[in-house]
Amino acid sequence: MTRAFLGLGSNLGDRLRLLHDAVDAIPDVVAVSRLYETAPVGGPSGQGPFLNIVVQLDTARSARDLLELCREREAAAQRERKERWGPRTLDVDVLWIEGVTVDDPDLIVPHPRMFERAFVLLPLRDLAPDLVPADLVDPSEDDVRPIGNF
Ligand code: GSY
Repeated sequence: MTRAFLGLGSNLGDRLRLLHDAVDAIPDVVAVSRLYETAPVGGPSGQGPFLNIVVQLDTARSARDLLELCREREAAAQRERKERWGPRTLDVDVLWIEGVTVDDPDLIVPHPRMFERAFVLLPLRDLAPDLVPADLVDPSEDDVRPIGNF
């Protein structure tokens, strides 16, 4: 069994329900971060804030199986890929898998932008402080804000 982390975000529709439905359907989840409300990074201006969480898995699944699982959850949430970085009902990303690196056209592990994104690093730090740089500068409360337990 291997420790792995997925990042989930939603800024369209019933955000909390969408995250709960996704977490309920993801196998091998052993822990969930606090719930964060976060300012959108990238994409068109005027889109609403995200809810973000990170989940920890204890899993025997491959990176590719996890990617497939992420895509299935996005499809189940009726995610439409209209606009790059645009608002979305659900985004699920493979972030990090213990001892695994992948560099394929459609899948890079660890996630190439995870260490630049406070909306990933703060929830990840709840579960795995060992993976988050100790000198991480916490963003302003307006950008990434814990709003409670998931
Ligand atoms: O990469 C995940 C989707 N996404 C997010 C997100 O989950 N949270 C925030 N705050 N901004 C984002 N921009 C994109 S794209």
